[in-house]
Amino acid sequence: MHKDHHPAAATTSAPLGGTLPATLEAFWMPFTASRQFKSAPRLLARAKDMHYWTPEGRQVLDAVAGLWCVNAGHARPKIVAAIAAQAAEMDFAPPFNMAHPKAFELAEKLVAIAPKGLDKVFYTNSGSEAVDTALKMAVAYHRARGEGQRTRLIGRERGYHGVNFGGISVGGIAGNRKSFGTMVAGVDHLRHTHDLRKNAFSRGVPEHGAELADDLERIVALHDASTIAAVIVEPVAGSTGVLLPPKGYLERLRAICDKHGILLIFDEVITGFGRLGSPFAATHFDVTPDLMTVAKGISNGCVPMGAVFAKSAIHDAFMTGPEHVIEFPHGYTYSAHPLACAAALATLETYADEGLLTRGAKMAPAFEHAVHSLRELPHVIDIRNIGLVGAIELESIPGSPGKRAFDIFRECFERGVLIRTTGDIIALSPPLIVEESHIDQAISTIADVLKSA
Ligand code: PXG
Repeated sequence: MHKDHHPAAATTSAPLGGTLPATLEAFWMPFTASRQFKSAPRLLARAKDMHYWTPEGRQVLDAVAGLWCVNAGHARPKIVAAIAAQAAEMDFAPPFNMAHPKAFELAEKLVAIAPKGLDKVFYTNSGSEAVDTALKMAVAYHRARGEGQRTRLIGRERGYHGVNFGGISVGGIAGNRKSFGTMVAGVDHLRHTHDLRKNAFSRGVPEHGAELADDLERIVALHDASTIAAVIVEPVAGSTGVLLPPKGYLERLRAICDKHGILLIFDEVITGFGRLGSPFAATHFDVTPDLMTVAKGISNGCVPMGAVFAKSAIHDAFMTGPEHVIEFPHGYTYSAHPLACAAALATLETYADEGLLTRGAKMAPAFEHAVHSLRELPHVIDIRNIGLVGAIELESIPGSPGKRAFDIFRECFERGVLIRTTGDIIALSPPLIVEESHIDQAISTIADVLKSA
């Protein structure tokens, strides 16, 4: 299977994907050291299956699925055709008090693969919007049931929930928060679960740290459960360097939320759609949240899309007032955008055709073996993995955090492999069509760069 994704097939064609821009001035770039970038730009012009090509025609192996999103690989025929056909058939339909058939069809298909009990889908256009939507849902849900004093939101240190005000408020990354004032009021944070002293070089979920979930009891004791609306966590934290939940941690968090009537939100923007070798982290860990945010892999990254899955009981709590009144005053011009729905339907079909939502489980042993082979290399202080996610944590250069990994990122790109770094952690999350030969190429390139660094 997946013969067509073999690198040998991909190298046979390397057409140019466009001309170089005349100037780089006007584009204010997201999350980029832009002056540094513009002094030595890295451009991508074309993509197919496991690879990108630069404008000069140089092939680059995509070891991060774009940005954790192109789970089925690039330019997959069904998805390309669906987007093109939809653009010609109907480009846009207003989403408020109107709808189009694919929005309903997609929601049914999403619910069919979702963790049991998450039966309602609300569309957004990104993970950040999905997060802020879920937080608003949680607060409004309690109000609708007559518990309007439950407004507090609990996030976690080192959590990443996008960049909107709700998301950075519950998020736990100082660099993303410090510039933006007081953010949303009434937020508190659990401790993070990353403990290299006890868990370094764990394969899969670490043994130690389930008791860190009890930190929620500390927060409940401080604020009283009656003031808390929801807890939001990434089941596996992605952006801050692939932090896995200690064995038993998520179960414990679920139990404490249940005990106190607090909603549990899983942010599955990265873990959703097969990344861990199961359709969702909730299915993988067999812990079901009350609300679940997704984006990225929902549409294979081809058209922006996000969504919030909700339990019926949450949805139904809104459906009590007069029937002519809007129950949830929230939504976006592009909620359920026809192109996004068409892309997502074709994406789900591609996932199903090729068994991609569980393929990660089959590839995980080889991936684990390969990633952990870097253990003895210079500066490596931890390696961790789950499904088709891996992280290599490096010792920072004193006084220059992040520099070691970023230099490795740049050198890997020069040598034809796209990786992702955060701080001094290298993250790998290849498209789920990855073959062992791609894994070998990515790992041997990283090994060579580490040795020469
Ligand atoms: N939640 C989680 C868990 C995410 O990982 C978002 C929300 C926000 O999604 P949008 O679509 O608004 O970007 C994300 C996004 C990285 C990286 O390198 C990860 C993300 C975005 C950019 C970089 O780890 N995840």
